[in-house]
Amino acid sequence: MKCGECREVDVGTTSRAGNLSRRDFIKICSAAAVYMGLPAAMGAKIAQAATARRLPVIWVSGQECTGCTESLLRTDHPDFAHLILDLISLEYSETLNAGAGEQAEAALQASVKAGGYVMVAEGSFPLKDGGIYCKVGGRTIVDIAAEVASSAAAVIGIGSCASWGGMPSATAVDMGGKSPTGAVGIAEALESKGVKTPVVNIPGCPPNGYNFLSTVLYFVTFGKLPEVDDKARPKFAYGRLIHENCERRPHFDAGRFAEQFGDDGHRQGYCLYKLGCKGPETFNNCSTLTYNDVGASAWPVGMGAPCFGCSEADVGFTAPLHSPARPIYVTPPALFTGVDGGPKGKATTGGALVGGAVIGAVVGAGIVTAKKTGKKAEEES
Ligand code: FSX
Ligand code: SF4
Ligand code: F3S
Repeated sequence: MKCGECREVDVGTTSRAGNLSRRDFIKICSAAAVYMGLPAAMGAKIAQAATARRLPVIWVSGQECTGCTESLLRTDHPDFAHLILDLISLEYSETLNAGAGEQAEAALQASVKAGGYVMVAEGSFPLKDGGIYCKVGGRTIVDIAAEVASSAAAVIGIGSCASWGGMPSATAVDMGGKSPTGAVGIAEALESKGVKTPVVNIPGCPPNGYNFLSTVLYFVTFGKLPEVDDKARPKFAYGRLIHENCERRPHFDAGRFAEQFGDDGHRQGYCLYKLGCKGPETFNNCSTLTYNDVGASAWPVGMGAPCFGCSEADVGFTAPLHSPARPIYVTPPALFTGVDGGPKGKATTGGALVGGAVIGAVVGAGIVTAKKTGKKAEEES
């Protein structure tokens, strides 16, 4: 935990976390700018804003597995791991607090009183039976979240649980098809308490750390949340279906499907649609951003597992695992590289569809460029 005096940061030659040079910090911010669809030149502005004043953050945890925090802490890209230590002043986090008990709760109250912070909500929030299924320090987490959020500049819901209820909101057959605790996302929980602080959601179970960090950087730089869709998700990350940029898409278009796990098609990397892949109804950037910077295949479909729609409400934890996806729309890829022995494709259908696919390809390319920019920067330094 940090006290108030730690909020001001010296923009010197090294960042506050100690091991990250200012030059590297700007490179990371430039990569994030590209990733968010901003000019790379914005990187310097983002870095300046982020280092001028660390953003105070109060992290409120509800019903969760803590995978969201854990995955952020264990990101394999060291610069981004440093970035989260550099970027924010973590005032309170049940997972990371050094103190405990009354000491921690007193720190929380002091931070709320100081104001000027962003609340991060992790996990779901139970509304059933007055919220008794999740309490901290004798108070329901819903009451705590409402109090903290009412003085926050903005709320970031990290993970599917905080976005729409996630796994704890899964319905139970022996409970009449209802969530046992009435688990909902942070926006619905705050609405139930009449709190109107703006909320942005970063769904995923867990979400990609880059989506969270880029949202934080955007807020720090511009003082507002990024443009969101009708589910309060940043459009830069959740604007396209996974299916639109999937590496197995050429197989889908060519009608080549894995029929069973381990069959020839599965071994050859064919499309996983028949195994229940929910990529055609899940909005996320897993297929272009991938995970942990360990290679292009580090995401569910890349490793041969159908996407189960972990980030999409009414798909993950709701639709049966191996039931066929309900495609929302199908846009042909504008251009795609042929897979071994397969055709090289080019979209020939209507202009609107092609336009959509081209935009998707550009967004995907932007993300890849951002990652490569960061990688190249590492190699050069
Ligand atoms: Fe939920 Fe996060 Fe899934 Fe777990 O805390 S989004 S269960 S990865 O960890 O809230
Ligand atoms: Fe990829 Fe799944 Fe779409 Fe097949 S159905 S192309 S595996 S996202
Ligand atoms: Fe989740 Fe599907 Fe991405 S399962 S991690 S949304 S590929």
